[in-house]
Amino acid sequence: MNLPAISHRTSDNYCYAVNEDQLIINLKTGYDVVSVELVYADPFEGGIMGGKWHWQGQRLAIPFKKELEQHIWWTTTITPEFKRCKYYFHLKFHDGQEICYLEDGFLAPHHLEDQATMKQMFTFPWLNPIDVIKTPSWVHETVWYQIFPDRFANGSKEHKPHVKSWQEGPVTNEEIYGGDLIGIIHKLDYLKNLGITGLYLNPIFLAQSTHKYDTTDYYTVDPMFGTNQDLKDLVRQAHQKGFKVMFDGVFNHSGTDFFAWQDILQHGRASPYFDWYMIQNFPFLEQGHRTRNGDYYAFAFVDTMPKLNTNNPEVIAYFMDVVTFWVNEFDIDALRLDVANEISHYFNKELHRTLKSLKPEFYILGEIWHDSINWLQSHEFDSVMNYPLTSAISNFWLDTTKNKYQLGHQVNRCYTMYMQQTNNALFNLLDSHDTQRLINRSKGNLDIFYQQIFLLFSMPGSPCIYYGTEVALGGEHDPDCRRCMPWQSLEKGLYEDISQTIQAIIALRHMNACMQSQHFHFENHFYQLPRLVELLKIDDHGRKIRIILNATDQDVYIEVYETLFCHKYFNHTLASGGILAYEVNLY
Ligand code: ARE
Repeated sequence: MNLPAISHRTSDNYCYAVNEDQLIINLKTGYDVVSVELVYADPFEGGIMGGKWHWQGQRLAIPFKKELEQHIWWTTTITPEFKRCKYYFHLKFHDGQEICYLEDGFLAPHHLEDQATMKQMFTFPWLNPIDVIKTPSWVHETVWYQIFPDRFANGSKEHKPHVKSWQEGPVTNEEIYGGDLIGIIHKLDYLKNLGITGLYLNPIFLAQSTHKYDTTDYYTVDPMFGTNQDLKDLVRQAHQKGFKVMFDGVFNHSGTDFFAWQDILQHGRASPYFDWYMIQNFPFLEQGHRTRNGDYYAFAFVDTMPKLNTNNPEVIAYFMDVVTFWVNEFDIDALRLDVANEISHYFNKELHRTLKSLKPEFYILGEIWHDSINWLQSHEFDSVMNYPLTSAISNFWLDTTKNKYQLGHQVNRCYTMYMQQTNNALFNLLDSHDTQRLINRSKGNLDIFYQQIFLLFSMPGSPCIYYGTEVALGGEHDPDCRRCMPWQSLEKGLYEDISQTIQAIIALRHMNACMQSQHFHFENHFYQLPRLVELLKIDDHGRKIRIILNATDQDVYIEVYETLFCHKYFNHTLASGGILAYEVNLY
């Protein structure tokens, strides 16, 4: 019996309220466990009577499990009669042995009666509705599009100083290409036609750099991108077309032109803002890397991004005013928090309280690249950027020695890390302004490229297309992953096949029934699915979208035609006799 592999605690993703009546209880074991029963009762029923243990609990076999790399994840849902319960697990092993797993240890089943009195059951004391994690219901239906403003579309005809001419080659962070908010407005119909329903804008407020992650003024749109009125117009028109809009909040650090930092440079320790930052030595060393020599903390070791002190109530109050302004002035629906895992939890909880009081269905997304359970308990973030899923999907297709089970384990890991409500609101992506472009990672292989996007779009959560990825725009790591959108080539039809394929995948996602896969099977890196005959659905505009999955043993093809378009890519693959690289996952 591999007892060390067994783990549970009455908290986090192991035991939580999924709604106001039900608890989800999960258990992790080794692969030597063949069955698990959950034995539970009310904490105030049963117990010691006449010196004997009288248990009046219920026994529930746990049928659902997900396979992880070294463990099995057993999951079940119960509805405690009185909002509370105590419980233990009864495990059976392949070798026929059995054990009971209680909060403070293991007991052989036959010792329960005489020894349970010395042991503690796992106990969920009370289900308070206000503590139940509630994520915005609209997120799950959203397909996001991330825009790096300087490189997406230049919509103003005025001459812009220092702006390089729009080009489709490699770029750096030092160049300005003139993308702006009016340009985004002009492309809303393009995005609507693609099937996008959410816009995530990288920073747009006044800052020194092109990327704007070194903010100077949180209240003024950077003139490079336009005016505050342009931003109001953009959000209003986006809303009219059915888009949600998410800003990028850079509150972990500011730029060095930010008023508070400038005041410190002028007044030193006498500045009322001295404690708005994390400064160790003042005056600063004249030369060299101040952040490395310990003068002050910054983002990474970037001197031009001094780290704000998010423990300071004045700093917290300042940014609560900023986000209140953003919601009231621009009517945004969501916020992506930059370097979210370095900001104080206290700040985040104030942020949650402020934003949800302004818009109860506001979406708070933390940029955290790792296990984020500590930020996803109720009253902090609704979700995080699901980079672990990015890695799980990409690593599978990059490493052809990996088999289908290993991919399943990694994807299952992503969906057992958090609570179910969080899973439905995860921000799923394959590339971003911080990563190599997907087509580059796929080494130019469109089949590999599409399969990864297909898989992403079949996952719980909300998928995001990074601008240009709908036409397989290339680019190496930051800053080269921020190339100009190739509108000229698009207008020549160069990317029509690719764009239509992505559009079809998005259309399938919006049909919901197709793409909410919970189970999938892989064969040699191909994504094979149960067969389906035909799905016919009338879309929002009364148009008919007809999906025929003519599943044979070898292949499946998808025709999304009539009102959308005929799906040349899939037919082509079929016509060439190859096994289609992916199929649609359906219930
Ligand atoms: C610039 C250059 C880079 C260079 C960097 C180092 O472009 O090539 O490596 O300087 O000095 C912004 C700009 C970047 C700029 C950076 C610094 O967009 O172009 O980089 O400022 O001037 C970690 C953080 C995560 C952070 C990434 C970049 O956890 O929060 O690093 N991402 C956000 C934004 C960035 C932004 C900043 C933070 C700063 O999304 O765009 O950069 O505001 C592993 C680690 C993660 C790490 C991740 C990526 O997973 O565990 O912690 O994320 O890799 O590196």
